[in-house]
Amino acid sequence: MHISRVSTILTCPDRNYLIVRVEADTGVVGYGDATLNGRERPVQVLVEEHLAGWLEGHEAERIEDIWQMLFRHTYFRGGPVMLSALAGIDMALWDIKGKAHDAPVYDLLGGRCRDRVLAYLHVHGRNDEELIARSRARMDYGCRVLRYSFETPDPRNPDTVYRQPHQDIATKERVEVTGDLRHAPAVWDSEVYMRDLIRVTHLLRDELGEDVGLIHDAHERLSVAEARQVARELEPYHLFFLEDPLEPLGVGALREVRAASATPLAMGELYNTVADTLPVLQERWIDYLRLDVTHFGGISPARRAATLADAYGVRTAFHGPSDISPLAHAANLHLDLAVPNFGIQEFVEHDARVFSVFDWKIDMSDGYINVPARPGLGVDVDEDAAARHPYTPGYLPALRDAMGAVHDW
Ligand code: KDG
Ligand code: MG
Repeated sequence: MHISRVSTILTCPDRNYLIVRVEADTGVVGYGDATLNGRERPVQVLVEEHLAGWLEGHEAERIEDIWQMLFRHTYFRGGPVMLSALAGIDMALWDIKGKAHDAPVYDLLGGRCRDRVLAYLHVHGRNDEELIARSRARMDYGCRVLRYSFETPDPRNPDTVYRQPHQDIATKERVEVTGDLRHAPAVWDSEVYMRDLIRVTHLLRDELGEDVGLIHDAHERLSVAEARQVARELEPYHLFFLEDPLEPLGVGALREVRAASATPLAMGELYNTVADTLPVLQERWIDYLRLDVTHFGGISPARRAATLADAYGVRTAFHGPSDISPLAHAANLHLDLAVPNFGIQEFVEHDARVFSVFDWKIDMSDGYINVPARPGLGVDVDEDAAARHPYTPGYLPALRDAMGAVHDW
């Protein structure tokens, strides 16, 4: 079975998704996710105008060989654009292999280590009452672990509200991803946010009790001193984990956050290669590795990194926002079933319109996801429906502090 054609589909049923389509000479078609939020077109051009030419004629089942060829022969390697392109190709090849052998991808990865997948959902509140009510609704639905975010009015100026913009990206609750963001207004104050984070966490524990796991994503916004303080002050509330206290390049400083507190730490959604994960694993600075299968080159390298993490006692918590497509979520779930050191799966529901393009239905009960035994990744793509939803250019959010300086969002 040889690769006969590689192409892409860029579609926007609700938000933009870049799908890589690989066709084999036997007629089997595989799909993979290559969506890089805000930079979908550069990935598309890379796949279509460069990588496709390397692939046509290759044996479709030699997935690792193809991955190595594309990663290493391009010589100037790495980066999110290249690794997203590679991910789309890698996932599509696993999908083809599964379909050709009538086997789910998790079976090709060695088979299931577990029967179902513990997942956490997001909960966002514009005020305390809403946050608590929505958390309770999630718990009534069976959720065992919640990732919470909130909005904080500036105590000195109630007209200014500090929001955590990654929440808008994840849920599209209040999205402002288009327009000119170069001169975004000042909307961030870490001190006010930190104070409210401790208050809100206390409130949630008080109202929801000890039986629900709590996760908070600081989204790389804190300084080292702030991260140390937050991790320590959150200790009494026994978080499931605190995510991304620091930006990834400042990784050495995680040592200090680790030393300051027993709050479990998670990191990794901005990593692109196995080598990126080495310091945090070797030094045991994190408890959960949050790779994004779509920005990390796909299932093959994510599997390799999970194996490495296992050797250091670190569990997986693969990134699962709604800005990657159901194909990527399916890839996550196949890995979740197959890796021994699975920890938890982030799961952000897609808008219903997304399922007009991706034929996928999630089966969640009692806080766990049941993965259907469908061949390949188990997600079909309706290409005609995709064509009816053309690409809509958009930007990621921007954040500035009170002095007008750019701040990590
Ligand atoms: O595109 C950016 C999002 O994927 C990111 O902000 C979501 O941090 C995120 C998370 O943990 O889901
Ligand atoms: Mg995150």
